[in-house]
Amino acid sequence: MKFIHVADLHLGMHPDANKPWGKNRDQELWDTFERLIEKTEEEKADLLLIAGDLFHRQPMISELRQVDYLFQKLSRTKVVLIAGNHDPLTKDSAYRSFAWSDHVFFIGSDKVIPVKVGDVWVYGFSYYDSTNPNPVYDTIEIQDPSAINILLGHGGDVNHCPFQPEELAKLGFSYLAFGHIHKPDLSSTVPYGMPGSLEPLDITETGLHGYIQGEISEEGICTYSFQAFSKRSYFEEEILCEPYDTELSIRDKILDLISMEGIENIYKIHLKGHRDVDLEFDIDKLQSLGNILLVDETLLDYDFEALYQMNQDNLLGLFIRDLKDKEDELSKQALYLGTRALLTAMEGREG
Ligand SMILES: [Mn+2]
Repeated sequence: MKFIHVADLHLGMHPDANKPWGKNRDQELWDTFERLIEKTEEEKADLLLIAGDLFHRQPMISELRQVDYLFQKLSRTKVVLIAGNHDPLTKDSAYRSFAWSDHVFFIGSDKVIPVKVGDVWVYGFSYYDSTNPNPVYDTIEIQDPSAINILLGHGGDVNHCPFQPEELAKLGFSYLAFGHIHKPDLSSTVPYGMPGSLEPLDITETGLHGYIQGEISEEGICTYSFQAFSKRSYFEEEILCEPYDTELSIRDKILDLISMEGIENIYKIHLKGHRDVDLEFDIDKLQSLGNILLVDETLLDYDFEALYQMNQDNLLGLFIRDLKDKEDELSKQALYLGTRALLTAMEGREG
């Protein structure tokens, strides 16, 4: 029995909406979902498991119809889904009355129940609220241990159905298909998988994003692996600036970095190190080289010894004397920023 396990698609969210590369980021979440359906069909999976937070907020009926339309493209795959803490079955939720296609199994129960999907039992429940601190998965009893049993769940932190994969493994499921935490987490000791968000949704979600592909043998043994699938990835990187660097050499360092990792990806780049006292970066221009958020953390390359010698009789000299030999980051920052402020003030007075 082959399956594809995905979670946390967060359709309806618009990541990076105010960034130049973010204009169509909401549409890209849908595009990747559609591509996943095509992939599922191509892989001839028996089961597509969607472990919650398909939507970022309450879905509209039109959006559910759109999702069901895509599910109809699956010629042999059955779909099982639950609502997570972002799209719970609130009183007015469109999930409550929606009529899914016959091969789609939405588990809308507020308690964990088994649902027969082909030859397989899938256990699961839907959130009815944005939090649920109860450890609801700990006490499940499998009704038919001779069949293939899968647990489709959502949560894992203290406010969302806390659990330990090693404990859940004792319940006897062939596979524990979870969602909620956006970073992929596949256990190598128990049959547990958290695919993470299908597309990364903000700069904290660096690393690869995708789905879990697996197979369960007739004996109930599960093998599975992570498949990278997202359209874009986030990278948080550092570029070291040397006193001899110029705006053009920094431009080239940025271009080297993003061409190596892929220009379609999104970067937060910290400029570190020291820059020449006359060099001011044109941040907008450098950011426009790609999908880049640039954070200038460089310090000016002052010659503190020479400055001190020239200013022993004034405030700048006293200031440098007090700080120049200190090694902690805060003192160094204070030394650079204070020196710049004092030099600017002194230039103003002379002018
Ligand atoms: Mn969640």
